[in-house]
Amino acid sequence: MTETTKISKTLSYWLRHAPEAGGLTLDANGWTEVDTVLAALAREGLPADWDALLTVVETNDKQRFELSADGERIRARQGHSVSVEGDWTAATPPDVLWHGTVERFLDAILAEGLKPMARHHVHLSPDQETARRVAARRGKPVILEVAAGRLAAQGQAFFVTGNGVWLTQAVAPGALKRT
Ligand code: HQG
Repeated sequence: MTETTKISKTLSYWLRHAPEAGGLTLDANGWTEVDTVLAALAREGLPADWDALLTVVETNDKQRFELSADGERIRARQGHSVSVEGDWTAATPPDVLWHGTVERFLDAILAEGLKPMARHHVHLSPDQETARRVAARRGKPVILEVAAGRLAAQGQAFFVTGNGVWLTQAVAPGALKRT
């Protein structure tokens, strides 16, 4: 594993799930000071300077992290299990979004709908290719079509993150169709 990948995985863990493990505190929107993060990485045996951190942020395959405009703070864009308010943008989704999962979850999903599980939201993809990639982390992809436009028209809130992931609280079984 490269140093950049190690730093990225460590940051994912701290900034989404366990800030206390790095001695960090996150504000209500998930931000924390870059200087504190660099000191924590050094303690972890992963010394990095500001440029190395910028490389991690910019080269991350899924744009998981974000630096503030002044470069002084960093946060994860989404995927938190710790409580952050997040300032994802509420938006009207396209008629159809996609969710990639695997066969072993399908019975439960078709019975009770999509649930956020360990995260704060259900994550939905704007296209089938992305959904397939998400699912392939767990096995042979099964792609579900989500009637997002209809749910939104019924008043359900949707949010879009800076890297194009759609978030919503849950998806009822009636809004899912196996492709
Ligand atoms: C499934 C990664 C049983 C759901 C990815 C999924 C994505 C249910 C798993 C992002 C269920 C949760 C999100 C139910 C949902 N019963 N299983 N009722 N409802 N599930 O990782 O969507 O690398 O929390 O199908 O690339 O797989 O973290 O969600 O298989 O963008 O940046 O429960 O995480 O990005 O798994 O992935 P996850 P996900 P990062």
